[in-house]
Amino acid sequence: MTTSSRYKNTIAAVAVASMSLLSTNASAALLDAFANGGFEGYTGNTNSFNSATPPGWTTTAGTPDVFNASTTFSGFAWKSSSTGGDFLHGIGWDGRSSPYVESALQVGLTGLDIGKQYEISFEQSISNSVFSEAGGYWEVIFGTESHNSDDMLLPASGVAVDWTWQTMIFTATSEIQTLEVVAHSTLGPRADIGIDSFFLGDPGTNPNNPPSDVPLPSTLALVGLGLLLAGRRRRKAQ
Ligand SMILES: [Ca+2]
Ligand SMILES: [Ca+2]
Repeated sequence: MTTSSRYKNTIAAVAVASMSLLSTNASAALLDAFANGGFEGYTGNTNSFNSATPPGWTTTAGTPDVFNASTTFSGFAWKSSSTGGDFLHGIGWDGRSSPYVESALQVGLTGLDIGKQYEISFEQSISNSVFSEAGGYWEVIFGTESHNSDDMLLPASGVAVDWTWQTMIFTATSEIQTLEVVAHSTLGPRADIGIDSFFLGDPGTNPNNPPSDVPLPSTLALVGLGLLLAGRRRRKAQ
């Protein structure tokens, strides 16, 4: 066997091993089904009430905004989520004379298996601007099913709250389902809350939550090790 064909065979073996490792987590492909679950790509002013949703999202009630950790106008204080960048801000004001919520959706999550359980997880936070009055929570609607996140308490003025993971299990009733997020206040007065880092996949397979259980980097490490060995073997042969 020539050096170059041995090298090619090693590369091929590494590729096959990588493919089989990846296919054991086939539903990871569904990550792509969430268009922009990280709320990135908005190019306007994130230090204002911009009444904008990022690419892939559509406003369904009120005027949700695109914010980030640098959004500090009107007394807002936010931290970065674990996946960073922009996030969606919504006002929940359920007790207003005419109840007011802010919501957004994305459509066309395809390739779902009817009757199969899926994890939807995300991070949430809350801020206390000069307008904020109460704690709040997110309602997450996926297909025909809806779950509420944990209540978040109104922090002290100027305090940026850590983002916390929320994990929900939904059963698909259709191959194509819509995801919608709705901001609510816990008590009635206004709440200003944030949401970021959406994941859809098999229960327990979100690589970002918990951080200690990360299948993807170990797969990448194996691929990297294989390529390193292949390169070393090739150099030795030369
Ligand atoms: Ca983000
Ligand atoms: Ca707004």
